[in-house]
Amino acid sequence: MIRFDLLTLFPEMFASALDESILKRAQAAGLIEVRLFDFRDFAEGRHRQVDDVPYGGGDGMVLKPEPLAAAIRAVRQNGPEAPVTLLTPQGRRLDQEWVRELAQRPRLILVCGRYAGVDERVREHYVDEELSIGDYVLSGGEAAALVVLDAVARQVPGVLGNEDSAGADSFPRRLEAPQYTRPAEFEGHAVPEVLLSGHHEQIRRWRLLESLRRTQERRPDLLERYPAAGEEAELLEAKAKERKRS
Ligand code: 6GU
Repeated sequence: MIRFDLLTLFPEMFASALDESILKRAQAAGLIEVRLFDFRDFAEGRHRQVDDVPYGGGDGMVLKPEPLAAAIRAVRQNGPEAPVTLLTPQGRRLDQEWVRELAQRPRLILVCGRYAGVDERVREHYVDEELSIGDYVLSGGEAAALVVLDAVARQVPGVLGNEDSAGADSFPRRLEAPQYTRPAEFEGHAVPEVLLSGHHEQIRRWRLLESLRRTQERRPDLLERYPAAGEEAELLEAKAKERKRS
């Protein structure tokens, strides 16, 4: 069981995502628990102001320190000790290895920043780590928090059921071979014959080769990092010879 505490200005952005499919089932089965906190609830004054203009000028609004700090303190106090993770494009880039590490924790506290940022003093004194989901800009951490939630929940034993236990492994070193389902002919395009043949060994080899091809073409970095060996290397050699002959 992992508990996710999400701090956001827009808790409603999570409602439909949490109420569908895998995340819904995982919560219903008690495998994950998600709590949402609106840090506007921790803001003082009639206007419950949560952001303000940046000192020194500049575009956008900066999240004020007091409501954010009060929200983090309150959430932290209520439950087991856990690091506070700020979602920001300035953070360390998330990858599958980090996802697996996060999935070992009993609790994740995810703070959704807004694009122009949070007051630096909160980052310094209330945040333990910073996470980015990739090199592009989002308007806020909410979409990123959903990515973290989905990726981490998939690693929790029982969440995937018997669907795809491979999801609990590391990021695949090879891209998948193409997949087809019925009909056998679609708008004049046929499914590769070998897949209809019932020859399991041929199908396995075809998939292996297609997967290698695809990886070579789209993600040569994966092949460099994890070079072809054994059967993969043999298949590639056999194909190279075939090309020479023809
Ligand atoms: Cl975590 N937040 C924002 N605002 N933009 C991002 C991001 C996070 N990760 C990538 N881009």
